[in-house]
Amino acid sequence: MQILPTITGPEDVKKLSVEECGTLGEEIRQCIIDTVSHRGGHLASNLGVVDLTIALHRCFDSPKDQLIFDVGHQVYAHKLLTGRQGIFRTLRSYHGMSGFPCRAESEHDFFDTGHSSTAISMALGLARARDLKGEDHHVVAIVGDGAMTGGECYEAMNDAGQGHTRLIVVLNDNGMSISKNVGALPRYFQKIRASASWYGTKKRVKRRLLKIPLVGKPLATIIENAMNMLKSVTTGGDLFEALGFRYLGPFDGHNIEEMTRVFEEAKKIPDTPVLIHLITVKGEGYDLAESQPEKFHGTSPFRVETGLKRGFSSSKSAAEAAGSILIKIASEDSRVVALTAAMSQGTGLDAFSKYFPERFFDVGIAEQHAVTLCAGLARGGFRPFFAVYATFFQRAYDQMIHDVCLQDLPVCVLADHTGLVGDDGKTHHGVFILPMCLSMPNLVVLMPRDMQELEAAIRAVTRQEHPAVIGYPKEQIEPYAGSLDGHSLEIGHWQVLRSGEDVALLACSRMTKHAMEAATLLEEQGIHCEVVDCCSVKPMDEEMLRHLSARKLPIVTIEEGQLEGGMGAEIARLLAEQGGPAPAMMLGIDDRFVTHGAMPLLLEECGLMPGQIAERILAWHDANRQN
Ligand SMILES: Cc1ncc(C[n+]2csc(CCOP(=O)(O)OP(=O)(O)O)c2C)c(N)n1
Repeated sequence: MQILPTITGPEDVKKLSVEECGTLGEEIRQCIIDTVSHRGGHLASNLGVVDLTIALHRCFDSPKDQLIFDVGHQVYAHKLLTGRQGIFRTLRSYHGMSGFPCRAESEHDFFDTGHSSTAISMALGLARARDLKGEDHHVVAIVGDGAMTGGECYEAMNDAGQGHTRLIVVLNDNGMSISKNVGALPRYFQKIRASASWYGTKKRVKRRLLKIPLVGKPLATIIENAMNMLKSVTTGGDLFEALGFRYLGPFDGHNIEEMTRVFEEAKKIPDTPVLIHLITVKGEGYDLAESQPEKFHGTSPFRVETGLKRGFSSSKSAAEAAGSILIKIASEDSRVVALTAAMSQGTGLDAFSKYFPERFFDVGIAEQHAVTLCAGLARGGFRPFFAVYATFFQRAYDQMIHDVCLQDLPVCVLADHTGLVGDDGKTHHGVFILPMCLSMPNLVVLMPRDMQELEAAIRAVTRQEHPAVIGYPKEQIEPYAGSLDGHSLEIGHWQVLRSGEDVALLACSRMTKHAMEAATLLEEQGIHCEVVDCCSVKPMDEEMLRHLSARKLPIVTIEEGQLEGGMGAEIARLLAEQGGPAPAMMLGIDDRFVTHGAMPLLLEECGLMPGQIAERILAWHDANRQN
């Protein structure tokens, strides 16, 4: 009989023997592999923490005890053990189960997360709240070694270590971020991991001693204690001890019995933060994910037997295109260097790193540092390009203002995954990029309509001396609106893609294509649209705005981002300044977080599909004609 279907909540896990927990682990892995192979999602990270999650639910009393998973991409086992088996098959689908912790889904999820390195801060806050209220439950943060390259972890540990707050941090160390973990800290973890062979020796000694009648057990305890003392002196953890944490480890993160013992021990340690170091294997239990953890970190649907993608995906990533363009530009200009924050594959820089290893920097999950590092490189005479998902770039808001724009340095941020991103949902949509950037002085902001314009944008940025952000969506958009006829894109100038005399559609990025398609639909209704590609969102083409006002063309702005502080809002401000009428309509995302699901469904929910844009304009046009 299968065990997993009998698990209705963590209390059922507690009833299982260690052997049964092992079987449960295998069933959970199978269920995860099965589901992700159909729905896509984070595979290797989830397989790696199955045993660890079972051990956590065995020892802690969730939701009274609070489990906080860093990033949150590794919570599939947690979801399966906390009453969500029924919806697991809907993973990442529209109105289905989220791929990340989600408060609306379960009382076992404490925060909706998706960004890295926040769990220790969140857990410390919960622990302090508990102490202020005189409660006594446990708070546990589960943090990966990749996440540990993010500075916020150290801000939180520095703070936690100054007091006597009871808090447990579980370090899930698999040696991997998305790709191989980078920097000095992973080397430090590696040194501790190497000492785990010593730990194996301890286990073997203990097993032998236990076989000796009468004296064996007390002797084993004495020797174990002595070795533990020795271990804390010799096998590392000193960094965490220096930060005020009690360090326990390293332990085998796939040995449920051992983890149970360690967690139970940790629960008894009073008035101090504790860090438990577990060693896990990313992709554990599925050979292909174990041997290619980077490929299976996040995956689209695939065939379990071969690991090959299911079906043919027509949507090539824009990141690949951006990476190739950067290689071309770097081979023409020796000042060009490229940076990533632990996402060289995701942002298309893998090939660049091979062509120009000495001009490529992976800084770990440290977007803030990356931006300020760019400032230093630019001040030193280089042209840094930092390729980063728009959502993670949010981290570096102040660094962008203070270290880059205030200094007016030629740093370029390639904001990949601008706009809605689909299945990953609200933590990952890159919809705040314009509200974030439009108020920064000196900054050039470009939102190219397709891959051809992306290349033109990157080239335009290298020809000038100011900071720049270039945003482009996750999927490549093939060139569709004619070529630039050899003319370079001009910063501060917009391009009319289609002429018309009834209404002007002003759009950027993917929405320019939707505006073109809406214009074709409206043409059939006798409404002639002018379509303007507003790639240069900052500076705007004020001359063209004046011209449109003079022609008394009603203006409709279309953007795939938050309306507050976005392109439409800025156009409205400029029109007001020029004494012209406000835009007739501003289309975009209203004041809320958008859910997860397939892209067309999300765009439809936001009213941004071409047919919907056309309908809204038609309705407005009809209403105005009647007035
Ligand atoms: C601020 C931020 N930058 C980048 C990412 C993208 N990202 C998601 S998971 C991950 C690697 C995390 O590694 P680790 O914490 O070791 O977890 P593992 O997947 O190895 O279990 C990265 C870089 C993110 N979620 N948040």
